[in-house]
Amino acid sequence: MGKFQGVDFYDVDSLLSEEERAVRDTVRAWVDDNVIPVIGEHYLEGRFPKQLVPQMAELGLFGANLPEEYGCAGLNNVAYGLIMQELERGDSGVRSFASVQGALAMYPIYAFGSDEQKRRWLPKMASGDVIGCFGLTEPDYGSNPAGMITVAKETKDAWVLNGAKMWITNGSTAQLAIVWAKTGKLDDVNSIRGFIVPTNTKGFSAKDQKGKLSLRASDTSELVLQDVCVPKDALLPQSGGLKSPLMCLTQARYGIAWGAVGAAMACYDEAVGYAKNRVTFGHPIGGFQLQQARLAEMLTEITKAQLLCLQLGRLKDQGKATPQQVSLAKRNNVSIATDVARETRRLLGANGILAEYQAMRHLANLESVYTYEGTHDIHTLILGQEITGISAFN
Ligand code: TGC
Ligand code: FAD
Repeated sequence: MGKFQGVDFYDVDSLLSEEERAVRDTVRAWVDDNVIPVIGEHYLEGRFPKQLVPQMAELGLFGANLPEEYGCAGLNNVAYGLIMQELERGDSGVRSFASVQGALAMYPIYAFGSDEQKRRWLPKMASGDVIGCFGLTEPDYGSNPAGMITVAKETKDAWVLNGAKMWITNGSTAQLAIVWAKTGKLDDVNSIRGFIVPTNTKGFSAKDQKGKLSLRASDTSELVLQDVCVPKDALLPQSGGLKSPLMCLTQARYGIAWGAVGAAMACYDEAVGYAKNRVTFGHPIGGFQLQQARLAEMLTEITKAQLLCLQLGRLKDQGKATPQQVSLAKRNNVSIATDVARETRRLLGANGILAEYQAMRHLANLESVYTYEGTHDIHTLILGQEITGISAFN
């Protein structure tokens, strides 16, 4: 497969700074050289390509928008988004790994942690020496995390955690889990706090979710916490209420909005190449109106999604992006990327079902992305509430 040339119909490149372009180009080349050649095989074998982690750390991809004083790259949010775009152009599982490490494990320590916690953990997480996971979802509480039944009880000199978390990315590979638990009564949502739990703590176990037909090159696990005893300073002191984990989700959803564009660009690029070369009835299929319509639709939606991301990133850099604006971008971009992947798969005919091509893998992955970090439906209802002022949830 040739080097990826980019998809940029509206010269969005000209709206990027030199540094943003340089970051994008570096990660683009790294993905072409290191992810694309191996990802199909890892996907089939159901293995995350963990050999890539040290290189990702070396490139500064973990928590890249967090400050340099903690060993992070200190990039702006547009450069961070472009990293997510390029990683997911490779595979949603690779982007997921970086999203969870940066936005869901490092960010809560950065936003809610003490100075001591930040200095202790963030540099090691930026360097990939400590991998984190984020335990919010439970077997019976996915879309509605307010209902969680994991509890943390305070004793004289410790916190004792009991409960189970489900569908946790990196759960079985992480050395550290950010666990969200209620410290008061089960109906007291305001008592939700975050804890830093080393995964080698007695009573903590992680079991891989088997049988996945999506995100196969990513580890997804169930966490069980049985009388897990952690010191008092495992509590993230500034966390409080459901708002804290939801703030982390806003960071991760932002990255997903960009990432989905990457997956869509990979599929579109594959579709164009195939349409020009595949001949049926004596003509390249790219010359048939039906296939041209497919390609025109894909390019239109990708271009709109790129502009959406860029403006969202600029707003985020100005401190003006709202969670609802992030919801709109996550909802739209994952949806259009899924459509682009599906249409590419179809345009490729029988070849479209092979792991040798990218479309079917991206399509299957995007079904998870559609569901996690707030399902498409949940983001519809978040926007519905923003528009009408009436919550569909309570
Ligand atoms: P609600 O009353 O609306 O909110 C409680 C408080 O939080 C505030 N808030 C947010 N703040 C920051 N960012 C957001 N996105 C926020 N959403 C809400 C809100 O203003 C309020 O603040 P305050 O000051 O009034 O207390 O809460 P609710 O219980 O009605 O729930 C609303 C709902 C349904 C939208 C929320 O529960 C939700 O987003 N559910 C979806 C759950 C979800 O997305 N889970 C994701 C788990 S992690 C994951 O999937 C990782 S995959 C990673 C990978 O591999 O890449
Ligand atoms: P449910 O909440 O049971 O929803 C089922 C269906 O009902 C959906 O279609 C949903 O849209 C719909 N629905 C729910 N409520 C409403 C409503 N009020 N109105 C209309 N429709 C509604 N979680 C973590 O905490 N950490 C992770 O690292 C993590 N990684 C994940 C990795 C993968 C591969 C996957 C698939 C999931 C991961 N998740 C993670 C969990 C993910 O966030 C949840 O799956 C998601 O929030 C949805 O929850 P659920 O699966 O329980 O679906």
